Amino acid sequence: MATPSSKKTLMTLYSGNDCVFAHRVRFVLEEKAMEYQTIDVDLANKPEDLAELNPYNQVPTLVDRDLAIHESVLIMEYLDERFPHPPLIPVDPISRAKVRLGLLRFDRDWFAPLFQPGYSAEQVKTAKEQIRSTLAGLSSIFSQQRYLFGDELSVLDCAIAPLLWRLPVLEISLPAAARATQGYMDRVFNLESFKRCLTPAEKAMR
Ligand SMILES: N[C@@H](CCC(=O)N[C@@H](CS)C(=O)NCC(=O)O)C(=O)O
Repeated sequence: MATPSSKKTLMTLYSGNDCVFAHRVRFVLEEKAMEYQTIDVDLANKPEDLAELNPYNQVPTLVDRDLAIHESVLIMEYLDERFPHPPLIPVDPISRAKVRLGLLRFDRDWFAPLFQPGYSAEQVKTAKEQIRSTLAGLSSIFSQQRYLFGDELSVLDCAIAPLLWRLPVLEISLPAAARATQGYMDRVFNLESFKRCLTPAEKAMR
């Protein structure tokens, strides 16, 4: 018989089966080898309690006991502080600031125009061109280091991987010269945690 002390409260993730932001959080949860339950939210018919948990009524939203937290970046940061192993955010203030600036740049320049409403076709096109040229330019870095912030996986990789996974769907192709970037993407996609975090809808994207 379960005693109160042996009862475990699982974290609950309100997710979306092809939500690029929820994908980030699922990746971090798997990387941290967390046990959690997922509520696969139909965005056209959201559960009533989501609006009570998140004033923006969006996924991802994570419930961990008394805490309900939203915004993929905030959730990833919370998870890294609550479950420090393996660490995904560096410890020294300068590196932390650099990682946060990278996260901000991803969201403003790439994720917003591609995955949020209200952007013009021109803005989407510019974002896609910028992604292609930045990824090509990163090849020289990936021939020297395994991940975006050195040789260890970081929150930057977890934040960008869901977009990289969607490159074929977004019709963004890498130039042939970007072979080291392709190698980086394969390295991330082959992580067990990444494979485990994919929903059926995401698996079908490649
Ligand atoms: N900035 C948010 C964006 C979240 C977001 O846009 N979620 C979408 C699904 S991918 C959503 O819930 N859309 C439904 C709505 O806004 O009503 C984050 O990083 O978590």
